[in-house]
Amino acid sequence: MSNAGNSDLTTKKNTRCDIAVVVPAFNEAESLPELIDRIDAAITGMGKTWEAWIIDDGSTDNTFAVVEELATARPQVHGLSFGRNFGKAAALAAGFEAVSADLVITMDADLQDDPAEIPAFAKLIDEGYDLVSGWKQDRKDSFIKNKTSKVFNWFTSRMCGLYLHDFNCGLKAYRRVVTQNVQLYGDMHRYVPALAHLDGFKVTEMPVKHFARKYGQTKYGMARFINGFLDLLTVYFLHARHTSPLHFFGRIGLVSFTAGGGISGWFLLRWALGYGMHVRPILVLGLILIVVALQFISLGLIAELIVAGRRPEESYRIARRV
Ligand SMILES: Nc1nc2c(ncn2[C@@H]2O[C@H](COP(=O)(O)OP(=O)(O)O)[C@@H](O)[C@H]2O)c(=O)[nH]1
Ligand SMILES: [Mg+2]
Repeated sequence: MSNAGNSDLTTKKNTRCDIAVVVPAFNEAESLPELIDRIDAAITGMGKTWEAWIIDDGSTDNTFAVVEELATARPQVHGLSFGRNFGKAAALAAGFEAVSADLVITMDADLQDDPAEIPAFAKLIDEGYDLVSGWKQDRKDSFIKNKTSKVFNWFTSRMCGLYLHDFNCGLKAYRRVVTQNVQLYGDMHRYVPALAHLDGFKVTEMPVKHFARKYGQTKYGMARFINGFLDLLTVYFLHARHTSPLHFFGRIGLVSFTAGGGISGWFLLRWALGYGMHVRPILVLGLILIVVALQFISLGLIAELIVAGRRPEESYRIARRV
């Protein structure tokens, strides 16, 4: 992830420490002091050093003033602030760009996740996983959110071949190689485990405790369902990223072309045998299928052009080095 234009904000790195915690915060002023206390207690208790990066995403309350106070009081705390709201994925991306530790934890600012779980996450990363995603087994959110999220998780699992109960838990642990490689924008934070899995990283999940919101309110309304669904399509098509897009679109095109060609050919044959040609619905269907086939094949070819213009190092991900 290169972000040269912003690097002056993020090059002021801590001396390398063990664990980095990235906290996206949008109007979460009340929760932050308690959150930082609990992160400190959890990681210091492991005998490890830490840094926290709080990303204020254009909050309209005094979130950043609180971050400044926390950063003054503790050398481990760092803050970044966007001039306007760019979304949770952008906030996480900014945090990922800034961290120096090899183990990266992401955590919501709203105290719905428990920092005391960090040691268990760290243990799974030590055991060789690249990404460990929290699973809110007993979720303390609204009925509608819980149900729709079940449907999402089911679809996402099937579409990307990674079977998790809960893709969108704020609490996750990553080896830094994952946070350096995953491309986050829009609302794609929901699908980080899916993206990492498609990039060949080892992903697992771990049950976590979940708490009702103590302060403030949820930032996501109905738009999350629509955006979430559209992003799932993107994730699905990103499958093609490390392979050939023409293989994907071309297959659909060939099936359509075979069906359309078959139908049209049959009518042509009848015409040649002197049966006459009448416009019939099935004939129209045959022609439409041929046009659709050409559309899909052209789409595949255009996608090939885009992929071909990419730098070679974008076509693979290295998970480990010795
Ligand atoms: N950076 C950023 N963080 C956000 C935004 N919306 C929510 N968050 C943060 O993401 C976390 C989860 O948000 P929340 O509203 O609690 O979502 P919920 O738990 O799914 O209802 C919290 O730490 C929020 O402060 C946003 O637009 N930008
Ligand atoms: Mg929340």
